Amino acid sequence: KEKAHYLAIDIGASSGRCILGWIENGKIRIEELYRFENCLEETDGHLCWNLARLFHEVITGLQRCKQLNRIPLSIGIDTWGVDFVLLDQADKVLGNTIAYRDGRTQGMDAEVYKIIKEEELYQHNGIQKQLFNSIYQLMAVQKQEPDLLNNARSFLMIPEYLNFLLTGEKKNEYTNATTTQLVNAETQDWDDDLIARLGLPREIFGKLHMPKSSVGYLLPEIQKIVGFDAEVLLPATHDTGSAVLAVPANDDHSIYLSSGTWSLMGIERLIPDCTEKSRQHNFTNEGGYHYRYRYLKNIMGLWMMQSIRKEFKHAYSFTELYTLAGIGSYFSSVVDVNDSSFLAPKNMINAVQDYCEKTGQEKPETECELLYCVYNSLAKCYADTVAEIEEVTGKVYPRIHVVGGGCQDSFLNKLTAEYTGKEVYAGPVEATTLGNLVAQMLKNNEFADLVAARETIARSFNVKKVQV
Ligand code: ADP
Ligand code: LRH
Repeated sequence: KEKAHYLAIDIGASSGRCILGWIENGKIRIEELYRFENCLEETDGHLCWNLARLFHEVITGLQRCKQLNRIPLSIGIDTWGVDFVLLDQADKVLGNTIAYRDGRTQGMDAEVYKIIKEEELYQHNGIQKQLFNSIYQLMAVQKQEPDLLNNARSFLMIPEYLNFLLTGEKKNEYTNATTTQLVNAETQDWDDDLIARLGLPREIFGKLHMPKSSVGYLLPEIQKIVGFDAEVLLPATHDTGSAVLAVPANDDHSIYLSSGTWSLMGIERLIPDCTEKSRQHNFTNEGGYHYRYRYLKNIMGLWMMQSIRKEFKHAYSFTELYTLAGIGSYFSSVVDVNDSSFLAPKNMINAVQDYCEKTGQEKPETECELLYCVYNSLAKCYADTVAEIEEVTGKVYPRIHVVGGGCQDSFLNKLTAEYTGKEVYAGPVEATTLGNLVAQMLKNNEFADLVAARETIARSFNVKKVQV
């Protein structure tokens, strides 16, 4: 029998990739076919995503499959969470696709809490408060561009919209839907009560489908452009959902850290924790594969490094950055990486300096001081988060598994091991893609279950213990 190939299209806030996966001699093999940049663009005074370009990149990735004669059995798309489009009656996108870092949600938390108190909201969905969650973005649309909501007939999150362009089918997916803060943690479905109280049109939110569901087949016009047909499946379309699915551990004693633009640190649970204690610690209960919950914290993450590297005009390699940071290790000012001033500053270097000044600390002046300050602050935040996880759960976790692009950062890995005192394991780098592929492989019965899939991932990829 010919080996089945599967295509994962994983688009993060900083880059996207099309990666083919298959099983060979009991291991998962992957081959990167195409990689592209992603970034925010300013349009009409707002930070936006360029969806037309992203869709073009998806098509280019599919065309690569044909050029290399590697036709996938199925295709899955995942992206970052919380962002969405509204479609009108003719399925046209209403307005610009404003990105989560845009400032339009300022004050929208207060508007939501006028209707439903913050504590009660958490009891409904157990989702960590982030001013950019779709609930606050929808409130911004309602207040700032009410016509868009009045004309909306469908609400699609970014992967769902790309799926729609490929197949003509509009399907909402559960894991990403939980990032809206509009899904009830217990029923695992849209929270009708919440939606009604917020005055949102219930009919724009479609039935929620679980990972492994079929979206449909490529439209005839798409088949013509890419040169083949394939089924589009739903992975965990929220990238973090896919990444956590691919953590190479089946035990209950590990904390994961999905490290990319964001650092998502937490554990997997079978029962959500929507208690007041959990809310006060600002943990989230995102919906995962097979009805599991990702109990985690969003930490500002490598976004700060990405921004600083850009401001350094990409003058240094990663190795040079580590060396510079090491030279700065005498510098002791620490910033709260989760402070809102780091979400979308005009200049990240100034934002870090201002924060230090504002808090009465020494201001980083050199590249070395600046880099060490950010690394040090991130690793401290990881250590605090580990302590909080252990406090909230009453358990001790001896290990941390770092996955995603950021697990290649050996300087940060070392600091993480030092500050947390835990064993730290790094890899796989392409966890999100693997999670996406594994959902498709599970659909095609390549593994008995998730446990077998995770075992295969651990066997197939290099997972390195970080030496302190
Ligand atoms: P996202 O999916 O959010 O776009 P990724 O998982 O692709 O993010 O991770 C991107 C980040 O990984 C980069 O911002 C960078 O900090 C880190 N990274 C990528 N390559 C390397 C490398 N060779 N060494 C250290 N860090 C790296
Ligand atoms: C990571 C991520 C994270 C969300 C953020 C918007 O890419 O999906 O889980 O909170 O982006």
